[in-house]
Amino acid sequence: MSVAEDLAGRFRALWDELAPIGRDGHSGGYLRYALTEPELRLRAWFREQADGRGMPVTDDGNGNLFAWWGDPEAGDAVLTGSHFDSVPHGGAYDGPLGVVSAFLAVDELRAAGATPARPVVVGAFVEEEGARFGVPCLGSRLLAGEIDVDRAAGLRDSAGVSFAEALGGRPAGRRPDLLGRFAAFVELHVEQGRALVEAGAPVAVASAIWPHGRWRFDFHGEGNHAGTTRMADRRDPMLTYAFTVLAANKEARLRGAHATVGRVSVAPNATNAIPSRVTGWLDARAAEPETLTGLVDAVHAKAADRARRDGTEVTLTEESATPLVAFDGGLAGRLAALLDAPVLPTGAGHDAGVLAAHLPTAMLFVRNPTGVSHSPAESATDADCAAGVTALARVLVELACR
Ligand code: HGY
Ligand code: MN
Ligand code: MN
Ligand code: MN
Repeated sequence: MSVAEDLAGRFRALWDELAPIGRDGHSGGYLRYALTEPELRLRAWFREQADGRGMPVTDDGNGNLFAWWGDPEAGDAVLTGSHFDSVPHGGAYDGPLGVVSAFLAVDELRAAGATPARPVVVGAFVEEEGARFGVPCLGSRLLAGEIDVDRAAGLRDSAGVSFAEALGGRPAGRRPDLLGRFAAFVELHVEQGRALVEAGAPVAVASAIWPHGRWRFDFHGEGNHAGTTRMADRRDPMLTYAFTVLAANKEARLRGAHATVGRVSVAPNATNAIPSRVTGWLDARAAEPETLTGLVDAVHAKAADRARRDGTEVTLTEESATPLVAFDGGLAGRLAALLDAPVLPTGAGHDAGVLAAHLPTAMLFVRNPTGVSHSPAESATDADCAAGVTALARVLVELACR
């Protein structure tokens, strides 16, 4: 058995421990919402893995976990890791691949007899997807002080449970004492696209994350009986909503941007009742900030214009926004040369995108044959995942052992 096959086998063994946790039997997708039972089981798995490696685990008071190879009080540490939580019926790899690969990379360094000059830390960030509490990268934003702690504490899930209640207390918020102990962060992540398939390479280094954000559109009209209300007398917010979805799609295509309305809520949500309210969430992303702003403004203007025609009202609320993230160019170039890997931008947000504003940060992408993500169809081969671990181990040697 080759070294690569042995590593792929060790990856598969760990991977099979996680695979059943939070998997939906019908869709095959994952329901691993932050701090719910499946994700708590993954966090317990994290602690077992750390314990098994003699790595003390600390929690930053925001729900983020850190396993330390080295002195948890020391500075200049190299952090690697990702998140466990998923979107509804998400794929297996988005998040967990970065955590599993981090532990295996530590194993690779130890097997090679490496003795890091500074701590190597494996991290797992809470609520990266924002699928439970609505704000993506909630844990890393709290750690970095990028979100108001009271707002974060009060965010509620669909059952009305607040983040503070789920966490078991008010989040600690900004932790400069901890963040200041990290010299660099490297997040390994499954690619959410097919650039590596087209490049014929197993691993890439990230250059940038597109600016992106989430906006909530609330459409208000007049609820009424579906059977007795003439069409001419209606003030139907579903009509304005539908038009806005079409406008978002058209305006994004015109700009080479990405616009998605993947979530909607209707009141009273009855087949035989004209809605009184329709809420739709717009996820918009573009390569340049001004394109993104132009897209959202255009969609808002079209929605307001249509609302006037429909006799409805529309309000727009920005729920989260992430500026363009240009990863540390020197670090990205150094890692791309080290790994002989291509350098790629991405439209996907990551905790690395938040921390990049606070410390030298890099991302590694692992090839995804389908290119599909946020879906059960997300995939990666064991061989490519092993290549990702080997790449991450080489990066950790470069950053922590020199
Ligand atoms: O939505 C994103 O881009 C990330 O997967 N949270
Ligand atoms: Mn994701
Ligand atoms: Mn992710
Ligand atoms: Mn009736």
